Amino acid sequence: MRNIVLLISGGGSNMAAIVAAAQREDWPGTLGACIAGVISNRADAGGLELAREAGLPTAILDHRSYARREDFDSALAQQIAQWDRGGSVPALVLLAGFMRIVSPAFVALHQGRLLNIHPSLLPAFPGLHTHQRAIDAGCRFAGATVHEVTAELDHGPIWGQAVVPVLPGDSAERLAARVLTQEHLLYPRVVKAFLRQSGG
Ligand code: NHR
Ligand code: GAR
Repeated sequence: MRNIVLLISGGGSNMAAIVAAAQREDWPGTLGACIAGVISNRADAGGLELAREAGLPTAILDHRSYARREDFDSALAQQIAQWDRGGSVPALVLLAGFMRIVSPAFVALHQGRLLNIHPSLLPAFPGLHTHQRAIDAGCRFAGATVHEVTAELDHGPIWGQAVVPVLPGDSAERLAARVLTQEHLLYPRVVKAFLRQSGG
């Protein structure tokens, strides 16, 4: 059985979409993969309640409690390893609305099994505030990207993308909602493809 660990910072709707897909499609039975737990760097993350309602283990690691980014990342890695005991292959780690840049050491430790969903059509608009930037640039299309996480921000190999139109008069909020709907379809689909390709 391959363990999946999700990292969140906020509402956790992408995490919830993956958890729901895993249950609906019986990922343990069909893909040999199960959700091992959800880690948040914020105690007030709404996604923690969603995870608890789904019966998943949760952990809160507040990045502000660690003097250095590397110390926080080490605590993240320890929690992942704790949940990954007995895994047939090393856990797949999914950033899902996770708002802390992880260190090169953390990336190296999880190299090739660390994905993120970014709310833009990378390589356009890495970083933050992607929807307003797309609107300000006059883009006719926007979307989301699932990519492997590397030490370079929002840069790794792309595993999937979803496209939505930018409509006249769009606000960042309206565009974000339109993109988010597609994220909830894209991320589970890409995770399944990743699990199949990496042997489950
Ligand atoms: N870490 C690495 N090494 N590489 C990536 O590609 C990463 C990553 C961690 C998170 C998500 C990314 C996004 O999809 C992500 C990709 C946070 C920031 C950021 O500036 C930027 C991009 C993303 C997530 N974070 C600030 C920081 O100092 C803090 C921002 C905050 O706490 O609100 O980490 O958007
Ligand atoms: C999503 O649009 C996701 O792409 C973005 O946060 C939104 C909320 O996600 N992620 C990032 O900006 C990561 N840096 P959530 O509802 O899954 O928490």
